[in-house]
Amino acid sequence: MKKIKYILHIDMDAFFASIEQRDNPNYRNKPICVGSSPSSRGVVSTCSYEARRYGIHSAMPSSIAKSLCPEAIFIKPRIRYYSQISKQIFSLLGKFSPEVFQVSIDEAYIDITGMVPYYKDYTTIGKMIKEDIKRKFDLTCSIGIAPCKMLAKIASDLKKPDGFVFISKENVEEFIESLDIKKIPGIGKKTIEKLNKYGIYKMRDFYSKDIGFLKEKFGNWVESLYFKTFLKENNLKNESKSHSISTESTFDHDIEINETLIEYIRQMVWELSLRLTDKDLKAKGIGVKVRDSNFKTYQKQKSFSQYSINVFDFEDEVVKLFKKLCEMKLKKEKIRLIGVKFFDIVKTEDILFNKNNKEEILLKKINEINKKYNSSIIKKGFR
Ligand code: TTP
Ligand code: MG
Repeated sequence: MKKIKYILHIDMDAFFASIEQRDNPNYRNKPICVGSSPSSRGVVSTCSYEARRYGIHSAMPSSIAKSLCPEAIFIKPRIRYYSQISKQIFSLLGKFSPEVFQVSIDEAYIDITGMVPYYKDYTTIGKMIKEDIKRKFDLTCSIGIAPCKMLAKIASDLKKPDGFVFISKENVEEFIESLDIKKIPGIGKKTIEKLNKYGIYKMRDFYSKDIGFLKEKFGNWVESLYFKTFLKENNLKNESKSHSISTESTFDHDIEINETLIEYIRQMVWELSLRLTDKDLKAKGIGVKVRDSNFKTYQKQKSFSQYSINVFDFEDEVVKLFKKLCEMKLKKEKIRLIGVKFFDIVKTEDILFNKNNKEEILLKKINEINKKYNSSIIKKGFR
């Protein structure tokens, strides 16, 4: 029989906003939004819990956030600074287990299965991590511990902010049965509505139905939930891989399709390529996203036959995709948002017969120089 694992999921509370409140006493206990200015057309990256009481949330247009809470303070993000703090926090976690897998700027899974001999019990490990982070960074986090990844993630979210939830193997069944179906990651709003239509609100309602009925109404994906295969999905490493990276920009005014925009897209590809090289990753797919002045969004993507980091090929291909999208979909519309994505990403070390091409060497050098001077002193020039 497979040994039961214990997985800890940690997620920082209102991460960017909490750092700003920590650093500036004038922001404490106040509704603050980190993100674009309300006079722009950008969005809120995150907001303090005080701002959440007004209904503000991540990805909401800043202008709407302002109308919900006119006294909210808007702060420009300091991403580089938040990333440095993130690095320091996650390196501290290494003290508690050798298996720490960061999955985003403020979130990680830690396999704590074998760590009990060094601490009193699993709860003690969770509490010590929270105390350490509070003492060293003056920030709060929420932690969930459970015998599988999915439940650990759900648990860390249940009592946010400053939450701590431990689900022991003895309590797993009861926990799952009483779980609200809305808490299951990956189930969208429409599906929730449909589940509700059939009287399914809690997981126990879901399990009371016949699997044949559920598959017919919702599709084959229900099987893993029904047979609880998620309880065995504890391979942290697989999930820690980023499968795609992307960047996007909303313009202050809708803009025409012209050569300056094309250069801007090339710049975006360049920046993504630098991020990829910095993490020693390669991609096999590229994509572009465009939103027009009528808020219609179009996407196009392409896969290559080999993993690569050839920034010049990527640039040309992304521009080709963009031009095709414009021809096929946009006609004479102006552009409101543009996004570029790399997907199907792997670690360079995982690629058999990997060859370093000269573009990769060039990007690595640029990254080294930019890091040395702690800025982007080398940027892409215009053609
Ligand atoms: P989250 O952990 O999703 O949010 P949070 O830490 O702000 O709040 P919570 O207490 O609910 O965990 O994201 C971490 C950071 O990532 C967040 O502080 C800002 C950034 N972020 C964005 O920039 N845009 C987004 O749409 C989201 C969701 C997050
Ligand atoms: Mg968070």
